[in-house]
Amino acid sequence: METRALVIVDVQNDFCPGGTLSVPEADRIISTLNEYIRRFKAAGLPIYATRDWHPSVTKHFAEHGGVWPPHCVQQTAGAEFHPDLSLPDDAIIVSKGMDPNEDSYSGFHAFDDGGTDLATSLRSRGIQHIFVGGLATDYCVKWTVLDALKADFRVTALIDISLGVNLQPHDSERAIQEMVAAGASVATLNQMLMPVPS
Ligand code: VGL
Ligand code: ZN
Repeated sequence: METRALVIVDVQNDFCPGGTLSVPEADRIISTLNEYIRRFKAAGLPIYATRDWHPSVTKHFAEHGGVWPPHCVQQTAGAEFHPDLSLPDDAIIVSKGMDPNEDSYSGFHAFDDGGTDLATSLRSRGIQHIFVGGLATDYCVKWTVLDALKADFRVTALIDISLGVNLQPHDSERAIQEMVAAGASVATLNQMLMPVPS
């Protein structure tokens, strides 16, 4: 059984230029992201996409005690995936951030349409190694990677398709250091052989 999957984190309109919590230049990772999608698809490997999927009232938002402007509110255009992202029809979408009392940065707090959480879904497919990239390096990518390692998955962080919010300068660099210290590998597209090395 194939044991690897691509996990794309939160490539949604609100995190891209023009969105309410936009990561600078986020739209510039999309062509590379689409190339990863093509390669995983060609190798017959599953593609997961997480999405931030908040209720309009949540303590995650500044107006209710959190730190962020409203973003990725369920059923709004800002919560849709970026229109240039070429997700295949069989991509598995997992949603997180629905609990108004939790930030839920990690993809491991996300559930598919049937209510199955990400770890259970990955394990049910025999996946042991995930390749993670997206938005934002210093929040959802980082927490997804750290939780994956805690749950005993092997993890490769795809640093050429990840960009950060950088509330403090260098937050993204620090996030990459934390991921590596916790056991993640890092890679970029030109270092990937397909089929992806296990
Ligand atoms: C994220 C801040 C707030 C992310 C989500 O996807 O990294 N960041 N909500
Ligand atoms: Zn959020």
